Amino acid sequence: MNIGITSYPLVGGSGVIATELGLKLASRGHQIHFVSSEAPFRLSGFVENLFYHPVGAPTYPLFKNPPYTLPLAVKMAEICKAYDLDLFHVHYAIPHAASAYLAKQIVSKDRTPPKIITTLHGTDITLVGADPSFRDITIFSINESDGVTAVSNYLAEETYREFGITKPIEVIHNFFDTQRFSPNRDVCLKSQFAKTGEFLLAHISNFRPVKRIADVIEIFVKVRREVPAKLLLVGEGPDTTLARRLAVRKNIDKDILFLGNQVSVETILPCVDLFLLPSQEESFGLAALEAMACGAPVIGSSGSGISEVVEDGVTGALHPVGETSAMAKSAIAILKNPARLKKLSEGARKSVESRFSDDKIVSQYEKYYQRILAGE
Ligand code: GMT
Repeated sequence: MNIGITSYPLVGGSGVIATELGLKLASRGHQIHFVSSEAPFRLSGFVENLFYHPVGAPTYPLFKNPPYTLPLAVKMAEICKAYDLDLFHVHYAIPHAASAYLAKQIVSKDRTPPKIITTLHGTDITLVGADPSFRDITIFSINESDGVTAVSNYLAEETYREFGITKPIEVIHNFFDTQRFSPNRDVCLKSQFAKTGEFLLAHISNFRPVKRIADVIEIFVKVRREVPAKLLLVGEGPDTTLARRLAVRKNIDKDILFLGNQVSVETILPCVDLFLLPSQEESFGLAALEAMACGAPVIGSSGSGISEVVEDGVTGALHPVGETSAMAKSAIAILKNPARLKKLSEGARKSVESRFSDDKIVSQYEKYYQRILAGE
């Protein structure tokens, strides 16, 4: 198949999944054309069957902010025609699904247009899409897509509930590269982060309020009182400063390492003993999946998509949002019991390998593409 892919190129789960999917599809012989403002951050070097087409957003004194949605639509249409694309797969509805709709209209003047598939990732529905400025165009472009997927049952249900969408939404969970993400501790050096005898905890996110960074710090403070440990904070965002201030205020800053954005988290995660993800909500929680793939059990919040990824008691422990004492209690109990930690760590890898392997999920996308192309 000839496939176009658009996503945000920045660090973030939707961009990661779009890039990994493109790479895997290219390795299966499909022709993949990425169309985005910058090359996706996990893409580097020449890859057979894979091409990147940059989108410019020209400035003009009249524009306060250069429009991106329109040049994106024009570039999508150009690439569809130049490479005879069968379908265009856009990740994150806003504004990509609307640009794809426009591109389809442009192409259809000359030839059969490509099918449009939109994958919903979470905040495009639960936070941004629900904003009145985006709501109607989000509903319109989801309904106009030929196929719609969501990364969890939770997100599909939220989309039906919030937007009253009648179009069937196919749930295709996120996945990880089973070779690259592994519990093999040889790829990292724990002594870079923690002293002998100390546990290593970690949190990875974009540090937005939905991630509840204050809860991450609070859990760690409680854990640190009971067991020797260090906390790695990976990522950057609006609440990074809050995290630094809290760490100082709680007098725990010497035990927290801020690593900023990291491209290759698979070289850090195998050293991690426990991963923290106490978010307000997650449509899926890709960071938790990648942590478990590297053998780190997860302490997180129940009630959203994390519950489809983390199996409570088998690959970690889940508690209602904000219950930091219960989360810390679970973390301490696990860390103080080496046999339990080992069992959860092995359980984590086993569970995600059987449910979210790249091979399995990429095949689901391929089959879905075929169904959409066949007009089913
Ligand atoms: O968390 C964000 O705001 C970023 C967003 C993204 O575009 O990466 O994350 C969403 O998509 C990820 C990939 O499907 C999911 O793993 C995250 O759970 C989801 N974030 C939220 O639902 C808050």
